[in-house]
Amino acid sequence: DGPAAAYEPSMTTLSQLKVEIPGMKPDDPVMTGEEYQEANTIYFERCAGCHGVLRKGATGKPLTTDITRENGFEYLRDFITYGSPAGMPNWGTSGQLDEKQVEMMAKYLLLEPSAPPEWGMPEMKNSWKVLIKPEDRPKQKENDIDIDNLMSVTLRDAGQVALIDGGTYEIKSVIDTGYAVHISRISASGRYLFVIGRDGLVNMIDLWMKEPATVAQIKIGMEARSIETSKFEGWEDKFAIAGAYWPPQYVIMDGDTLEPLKIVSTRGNVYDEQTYHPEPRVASILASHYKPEFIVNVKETGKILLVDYSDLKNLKTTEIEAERFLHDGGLDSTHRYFMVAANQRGKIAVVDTKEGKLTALVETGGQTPHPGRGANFTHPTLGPVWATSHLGDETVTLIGTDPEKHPDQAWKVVDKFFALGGGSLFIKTHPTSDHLYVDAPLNPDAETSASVAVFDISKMPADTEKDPEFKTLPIGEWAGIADGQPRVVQPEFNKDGSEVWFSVWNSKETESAIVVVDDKTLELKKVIKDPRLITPTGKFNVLNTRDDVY
Ligand code: DHE
Repeated sequence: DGPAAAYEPSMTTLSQLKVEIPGMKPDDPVMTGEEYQEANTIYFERCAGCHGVLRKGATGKPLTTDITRENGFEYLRDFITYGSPAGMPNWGTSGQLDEKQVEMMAKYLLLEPSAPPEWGMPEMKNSWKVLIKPEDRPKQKENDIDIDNLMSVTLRDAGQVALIDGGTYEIKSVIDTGYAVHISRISASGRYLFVIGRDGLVNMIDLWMKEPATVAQIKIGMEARSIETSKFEGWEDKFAIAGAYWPPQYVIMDGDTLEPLKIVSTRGNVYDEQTYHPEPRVASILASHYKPEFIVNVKETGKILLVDYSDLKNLKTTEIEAERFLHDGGLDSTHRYFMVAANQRGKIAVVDTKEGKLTALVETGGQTPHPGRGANFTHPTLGPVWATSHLGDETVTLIGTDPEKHPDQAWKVVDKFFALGGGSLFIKTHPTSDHLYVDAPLNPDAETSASVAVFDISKMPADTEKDPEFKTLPIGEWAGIADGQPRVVQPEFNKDGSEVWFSVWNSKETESAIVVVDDKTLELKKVIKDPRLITPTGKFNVLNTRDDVY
């Protein structure tokens, strides 16, 4: 009793902590150094995106040794071989890993994860290159490309992006980048294109050059997915920001040179449990149109950060408690509200970027919402809505986005209907289009994963009990590819919304293509094929990406 007892819980100092000796445990499986290295490489290439570097879990289940050891070697081997309907790929039966590799991975998961190195200012500065200084760049546009109609296309396994003219379908340049570029974003002026590889390498490409090329480069981490540029009036082209999966952090850079200015770690406490998480990864980042702020989504802690870039020395951040496992999202049609999927929680968090507050958390009623940037349209009876499809099932969910004229429906699920099937990643429309496109690239059925569902928006029934009908476009078949099992992924409109482009994504060794569909007639307009089009995935139209038109 007494004061000493009150302090009892905190009496244990670090020196008194009971610890286990790090390193091998008596029943550890035996692996050679070479095998461990190979397994480590496979883990980072194929598994870490979903399960995390420290294996704490997010889109995939946690794989920490307390769990893997409980499950045991055989369970792990079989799970990796056959996968699960909940989204774990069948690495063994699909032939992507052979039997020996599967067994090696099962053993690897029974051992403690290796801790990858940090990546701070010295490493960033070391990797930073200004290839063409701002003063040596063109003073005006030196090519005749209609930049607004350019498509930046990720050539995933080639570690490149292709810039394709939206008018002539001609490949204007193919630019070396980091591995598996995840997204492209455009500076507010439309001049600079920023891309980020999975390996954290950022390329800044000047679209004014005779042949657009990289003018600056930096590696911002070991694993990354997101990049964005400042868009608020008065701050156009001033800053770029990139988010890393490892180390968990974001960095604000000079918008002309990519010089790293400020690195902020996202390690910290989970929003609800308030327990420490060592690996809260930076998922999507969007620039606010209402304030000089970046909207930074921190996956594992479930926090949405509104980072005020107007004073980097006295950085102000609004930290919004949202929901765990934040992933991808976009703005509503007014650009005031930001909608982001907390995918493993089946929810969409809505943030009012004007007020800097959480507006709502909406349960979508489907499994694992995956909107990309989502799709905005005006439903004939429900008014303005934002839509998402789902990775885990065939549901398309519409959420009301008009608190002024449709207050009863705002931030609620106003309709739910079915598209082609589960395994959808992206959904898209355009203000001039009357169609809503929904892909299903991860559907296990080959025909489904090579097709796209199209809904006629004007014919969506007033009675929400009735499901709207859709047309199935056999995009993969239209591409006329004989080999492999191409997946059709990510619809993207051209600048005026008259065409929709789809990637027909095949393996590295086989032919891929881009298929262009006429949005009015829903007929095939063009198949773009070229030996350089290796594994095309994301496509980003300059105008639509720059102005957040989707
Ligand atoms: Fe993506 C968007 C992360 C798998 C193609 N992807 C995003 C975003 C994140 C993310 C955080 C939002 C970025 C933003 O808006 O700032 N993606 C991840 C993963 O962690 C995941 C699940 C596993 C991984 O290991 O990477 C993953 N993504 C994929 C793919 O397998 C895809 C199909 C091909 C690839 O390159 O790996 C893929 N992701 C894309 C694309 C977008 C994207 C094309 C942008 C869509 C858009 O229209 O904005």
